[in-house]
Amino acid sequence: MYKLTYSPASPYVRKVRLAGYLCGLNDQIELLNPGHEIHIKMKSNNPLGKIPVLMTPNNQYVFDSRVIIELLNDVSGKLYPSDNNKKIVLTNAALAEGLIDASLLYVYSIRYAGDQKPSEVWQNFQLTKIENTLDYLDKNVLNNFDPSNLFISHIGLIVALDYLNFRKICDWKIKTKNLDSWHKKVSDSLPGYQETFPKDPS
Ligand SMILES: N[C@@H](CCC(=O)N[C@@H](CS)C(=O)NCC(=O)O)C(=O)O
Repeated sequence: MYKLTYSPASPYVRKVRLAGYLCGLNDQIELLNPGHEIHIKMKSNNPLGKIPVLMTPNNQYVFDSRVIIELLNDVSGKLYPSDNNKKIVLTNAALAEGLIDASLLYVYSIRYAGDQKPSEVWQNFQLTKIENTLDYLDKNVLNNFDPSNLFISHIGLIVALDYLNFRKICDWKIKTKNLDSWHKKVSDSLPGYQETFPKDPS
């Protein structure tokens, strides 16, 4: 069995879980809640103190989410295409990752502001990245995405879009009609979509 540090709200954990579903390894990944002794031990193996961390059946610790996903692809060969389209898929996955990063930085600007008001300059800096990327995806990239041929780029973008809604960062559906219909098609065909939908820890 693989073991994975779990949080129901983490977009990076969700990416790994959806990758597990897509490559048929989900049943072999045990989720460990934040209070679990082994979760704490696994997390402490990442000096950055971030999740996800995966423990392999050989007791190797692997982070971050991109490396874990590469490992799952090594095992299954199902998360990236092996032909020339791999670069396109990786570039789209990098864009999705940037959306997730900017969203989390926005959320953390509030969560870690302490007694201070969050910096509007910083928040607008992140919102501009988010809006520019959504606009770019709506105009340029989505035609290349085939929902019947799912890869890590689809997972990344689905996770990013749902996280933007979950944290009420921006209402992207109003402005990006192509993206909205892409989201509907892909989320309908992505295994594990409902099971991994983000929620606050109980
Ligand atoms: N690049 C990392 C980012 C992971 C990350 O930032 N995870 C968040 C949870 S969603 C975290 O652990 N935050 C705690 C912290 O930054 O200390 C990855 O892809 O795994």
